[in-house]
Amino acid sequence: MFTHAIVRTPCPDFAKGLTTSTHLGAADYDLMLVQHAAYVDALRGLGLAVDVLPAESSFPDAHFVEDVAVVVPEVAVITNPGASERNGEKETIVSALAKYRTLARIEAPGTLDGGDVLLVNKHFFIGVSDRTNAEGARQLGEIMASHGYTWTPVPVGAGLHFKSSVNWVGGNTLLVTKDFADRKEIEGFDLLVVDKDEEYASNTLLINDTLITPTGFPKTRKMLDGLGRNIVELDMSETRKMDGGLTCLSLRF
Ligand code: CIR
Repeated sequence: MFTHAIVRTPCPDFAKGLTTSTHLGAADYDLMLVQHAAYVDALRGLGLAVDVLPAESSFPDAHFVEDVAVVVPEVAVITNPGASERNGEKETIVSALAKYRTLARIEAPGTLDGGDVLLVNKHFFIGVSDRTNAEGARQLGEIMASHGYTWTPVPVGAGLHFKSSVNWVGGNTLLVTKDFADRKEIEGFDLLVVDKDEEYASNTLLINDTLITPTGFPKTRKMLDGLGRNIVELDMSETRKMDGGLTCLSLRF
């Protein structure tokens, strides 16, 4: 059960963050703040205590707090983010997490973004991507193995992070894009495969028994309805313009 979350208020320059989604238009700060507040409300509505960290004006992507740490009951691992523009963000989360957990770190030459890390029960899938290298994956895997977790590296050939394409929606079910549907690493799971024109919705967030999914993806919503869980929809338009999704905006623990 998650009882806590950490988020960070987006900074006024958030639209200067890294993005490949320029075709979606310029991101709007006022609307981003409204959508971010709705995200925080949704987490609190599900009973989580949410720490809202102040905006970090030197790092326009710093509200994507998921990328700078991986948190389990036993430890919080501060990552070594793979994009040079974002690497300094790792120091901005240390004091917020030190209140709750013993800290460990991913060290260079290892790089790792939390967006590449998917935990399903006690097993970690660790995407090896443009941001996370094999050494970063190995370091995280070994830290987690020392706490009784297992792990598998997964090459991320498509999308920014592994969780841009694959997410756990409870039980034995993963929500995946077509690119990942026949990956041997996820054999044995029941797969819900999102339509090509709804790939963004594969980044759906499981909080205890509730799924938070982005608004505007009716075919994915219908598949999720079949799982019989509580579902909350949130408008993620401004986060999406900056290549982010629902999981990126928080650390849950
Ligand atoms: C970046 O490119 O790093 C940010 N603009 C988006 C990060 C999204 N984070 C995530 O998927 N975990």
